[in-house]
Amino acid sequence: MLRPQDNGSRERKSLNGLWSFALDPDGVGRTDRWFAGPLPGGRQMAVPASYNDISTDPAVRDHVGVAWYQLTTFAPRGWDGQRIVLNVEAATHRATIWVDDVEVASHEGGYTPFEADLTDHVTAGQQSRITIAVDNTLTYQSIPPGFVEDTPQGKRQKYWHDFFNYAGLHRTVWLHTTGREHLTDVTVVTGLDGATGSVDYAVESTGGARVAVTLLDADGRAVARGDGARGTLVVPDVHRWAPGDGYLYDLDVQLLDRRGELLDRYHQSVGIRTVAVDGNRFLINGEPFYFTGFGMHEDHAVLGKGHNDALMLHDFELLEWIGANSFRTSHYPYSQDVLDYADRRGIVVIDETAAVGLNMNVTGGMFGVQGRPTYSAETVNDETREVHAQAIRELIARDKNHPSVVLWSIANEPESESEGGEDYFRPLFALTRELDPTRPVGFVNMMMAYYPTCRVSQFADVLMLNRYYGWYVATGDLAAAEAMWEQELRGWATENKPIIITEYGADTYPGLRSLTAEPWSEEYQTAYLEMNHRVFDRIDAVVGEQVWNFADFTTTSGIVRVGGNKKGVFTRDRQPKAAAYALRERWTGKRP
Ligand code: GCB
Repeated sequence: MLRPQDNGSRERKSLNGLWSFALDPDGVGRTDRWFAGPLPGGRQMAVPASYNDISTDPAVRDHVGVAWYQLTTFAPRGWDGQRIVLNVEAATHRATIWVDDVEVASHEGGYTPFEADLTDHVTAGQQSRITIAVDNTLTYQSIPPGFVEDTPQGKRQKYWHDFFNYAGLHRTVWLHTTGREHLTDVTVVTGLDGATGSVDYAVESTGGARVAVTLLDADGRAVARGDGARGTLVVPDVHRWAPGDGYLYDLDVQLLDRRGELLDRYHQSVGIRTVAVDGNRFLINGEPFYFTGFGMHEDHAVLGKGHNDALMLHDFELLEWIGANSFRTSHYPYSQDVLDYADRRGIVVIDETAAVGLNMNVTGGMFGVQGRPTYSAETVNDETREVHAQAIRELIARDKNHPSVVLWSIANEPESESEGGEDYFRPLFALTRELDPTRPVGFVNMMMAYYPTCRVSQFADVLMLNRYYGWYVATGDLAAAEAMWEQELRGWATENKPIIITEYGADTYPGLRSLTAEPWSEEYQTAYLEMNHRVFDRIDAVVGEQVWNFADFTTTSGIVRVGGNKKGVFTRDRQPKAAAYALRERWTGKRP
């Protein structure tokens, strides 16, 4: 699937704005054919946004089940004769679409795009009613998993991940055109040989029309041309894509009929770079790379997980200010706008699926759920794994061409110390490698699968560790934490793989100060990070540090969360805590 774009041959129209909206707590909308006419209740909802925090009504915030969105719109008159497609960038966690009375598509998974060919269902210049039923329910067979508890007070959604189950249409909904005969996919793989770059390209299309490609540099000059659906373009004197230098070429792909008339066209941006793992080094363009940055969240006041360009730009400004060269899309695929922008800014991305919370032993008051076996016929099973496999397929299909993406993370903190975990993950690693042999693959290991008990890290090219010595373990005792942490890390270092610390952090209530650095204070967060850095700096195999978290974020309610998770280095409204200045000094050398 190609992301909608405007070019000489394609047009797109955003359907963002206010839609009609109705909650369906009793699940009657489908049988009562809500798609066949105006939605009941006359409520409105903004797209893109999570619906949860828009209203003052707790029934909206805590809704479990289907929510209906509806918009009456026009396919522009000038689109007559073209193929017309509806593209939904994200509907969390699954959705069904109707155009007028006809069901046209449904999709499982809350963070990857899907589309419906509307050519036979809409007429250019005439009005159509688009209805999208979005279901936020998590089950043992969804990614992420969860279950719904029926209580005398109503349905309660339970899950094992530490962020609020925001739902809705989080990203842009597009109506767009392509040629009738059209391009369906473009894949680029780049290489370097000294000063010469290469771009292997593969183009898929309907029908057998001719493909011609031109690679343009950032000034619009053609630097290489190719004929045919596959080939290699050679770029002498290449300008590499590199961390901090998001240089992009533009691959202009044209589909041409026998007379050379344009049938369809697509512009694919290309950053020419290589990624490799060599022993315990992580190499970008053959040079060792050290990750600095954060695990992040798509999380903002009012918008929830809704994408907003202004807020995105501000987050990238803060990343630059603090000297971060990378982030992880914890714990789900982020908006395609974020990845496009990371490409352009030369920010390095660890790209993660939404497989978070496959660890049902984790309880301790965090999620308000009793422990249970993770891998069993009744919980995470073969069907879950197939949904997970599909999430990996969709992530790679969507993000394979981003130079910023250097590493796939196929799960966050699953149960990985058991045989069940080993059996569950073996085929998923094989699948990821088959789908993308060009990037390293890993998953994020949690504390309970401490060295040497993990049975899944054997499959990973890179070790990604989340550790909270000095927070959840040895709370407040940084000296003890430092010794324990170093001992464990030295164990991992014997594996001769690069190690990225993908999470380390301490909850910090902004404004709480303490001379003796007590937990929750700004002083403690700084001292905690400094302790971690001392450990990392002593261990050669550590090739990256990503603090948990970039900013405070909303979670489900629980006794260990005070107005959400407060491990942000920035507050939820993106003001710095004291630790931000300490990190800035470490990562940029700039004194506060
Ligand atoms: C973790 C999880 C992350 C949590 C974090 C915490 O290990 O990966 O989602 O938010 O710990 O703060 O407890």
